[in-house]
Amino acid sequence: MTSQKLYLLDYGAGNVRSLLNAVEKIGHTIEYIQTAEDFDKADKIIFPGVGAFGYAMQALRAKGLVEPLKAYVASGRPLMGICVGMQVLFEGSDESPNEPGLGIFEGQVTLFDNSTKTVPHMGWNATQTVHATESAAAPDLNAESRYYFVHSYGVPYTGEGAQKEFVHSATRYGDEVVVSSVWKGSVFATQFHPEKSGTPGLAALRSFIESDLVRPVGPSTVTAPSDVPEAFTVRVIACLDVRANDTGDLVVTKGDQYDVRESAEDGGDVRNLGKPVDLAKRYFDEGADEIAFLNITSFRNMPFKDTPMLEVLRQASRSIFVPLTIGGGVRDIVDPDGEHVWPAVQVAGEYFRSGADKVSIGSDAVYAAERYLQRIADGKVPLDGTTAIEQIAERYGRQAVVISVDPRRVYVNSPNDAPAHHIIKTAFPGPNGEQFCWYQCTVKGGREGRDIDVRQLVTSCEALGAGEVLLNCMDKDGTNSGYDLELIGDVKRAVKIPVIASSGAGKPEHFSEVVKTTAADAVLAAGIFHRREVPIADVKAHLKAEGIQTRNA
Ligand code: 1PR
Repeated sequence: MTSQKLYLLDYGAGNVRSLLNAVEKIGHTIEYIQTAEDFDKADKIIFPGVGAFGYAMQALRAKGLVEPLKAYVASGRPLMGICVGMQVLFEGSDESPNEPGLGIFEGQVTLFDNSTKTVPHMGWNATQTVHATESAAAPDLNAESRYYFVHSYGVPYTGEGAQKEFVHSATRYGDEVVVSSVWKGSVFATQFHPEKSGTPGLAALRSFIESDLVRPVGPSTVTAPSDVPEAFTVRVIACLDVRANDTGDLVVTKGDQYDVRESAEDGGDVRNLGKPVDLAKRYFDEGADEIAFLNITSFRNMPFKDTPMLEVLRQASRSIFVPLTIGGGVRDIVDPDGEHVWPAVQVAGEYFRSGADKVSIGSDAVYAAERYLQRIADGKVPLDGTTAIEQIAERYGRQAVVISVDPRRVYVNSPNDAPAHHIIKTAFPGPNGEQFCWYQCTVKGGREGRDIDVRQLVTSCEALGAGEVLLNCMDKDGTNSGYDLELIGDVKRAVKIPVIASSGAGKPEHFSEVVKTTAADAVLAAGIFHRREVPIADVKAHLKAEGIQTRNA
């Protein structure tokens, strides 16, 4: 197949680099559409969407692209929408009630019900073709494969009325079934992210690029929503703590309860477990569902633009087609010249443009939660829009904002010993036989404890707009002794957003134990993967044997 030129509708959406990389990986090229005139030359457009429905529509309108886009579709030329790029094809969304959509498809985008499940719907799920239309060329979606979804709003799948003419596939998430792809005429759009869905995702993208997908007009029989099976999986995440070692090389390191240096007898240098991009690529090849890079020491002596993590992301995203999270140093930054100031939302923006799908915020989330709780105590409006969490969520969507929590146990004899904090009775008493504990949040990589407990932190950050919790545990980190089930269960009960269990995994049984005991949405490990003690495939095989759905890479 000769290389084709695709046109990407660029209205400032978050991570378009991944799409660019995915198209290039398939062997084609991309040119951007930025003005109304650019539509004239386009003969195949990809319309990505990241962030909020309202932001996407406002951006399209501000650039004068709404009418040209509608005219393009009316002309019968091919368009592929992705995620919010699919949602805005509908009439409107509850996310942004005052922003009408493009109205190309009949229907309204609505919020998932979080009283019965975690929201956002974040992770790998199936997409089942639901209509029986015969066509020579069809979108390449495989019912056995899993695709990466991340959204809080969706189009409820009814299989009735006008939907019969444009619904292509549907996906069950708990008690709800949503439209996961639409196809009518030459318009094909997916709720999931093909560019982040590994090999099956690239195949879906390829089918749009290399075939003439035109759905025949006419009635078709469709599957009933009740016949769309549950296929949502638990994510297995590999985490890479990155920093410069004493000779200045960027390495993946691994702490033992956050101490990343070898013992004095072994030289005391920073543990070196490999190169960040190489190791991440290995994990992608081995089936990791997601990869997190945590920059554990901020690179303070260089302008932010030169931070090596941007280059790590650029390189990693060229060959890794699963979601990438970047953490460490996501906050307002002042360059060493003292003049150039980077608000956190711009820092995040640079990471997204370099290939990240999510940013994770550690220390700054703790300070934001403290201010949030103080405003409540002072009788002020709790949300004032000033925090990094609020601003990044507003601009890029809450699913792009992870908070990384570094708690440690503080043992007490009785709940009265720390009345301001959420105390649990623990099955693992403290060094002096203490029966109770609370989890103190820390900043600066665990070096400073703050007077805020983990429950206060996660509920405050959820209210501020965080979309996910990466829950580490300083006491368990690097111990291989299993996750802190008491901590994770407690946090899971406190929030509706997804919780990633982290710290302490030592064998496959630990992964199934944490999922079954706490209902964690994702399981993360570092040391056992870096040291090749347990392959990702073994973790997945074990989860599967225990009746927990996982994705086959
Ligand atoms: O505060 O926004 O700049 O973010 C700093 C980030 O760096 C935070 O996400 C914080 O968790 C992380 N971090 C800082 N210092 C360390 C350290 O280890 N000295 N790493 C550190 C935290 C925990 C996980 C680890 C799991 C699983 N490491 O990264 O991957 O505990 O490990 P295991 O499976 O081997 O037990 P900011």
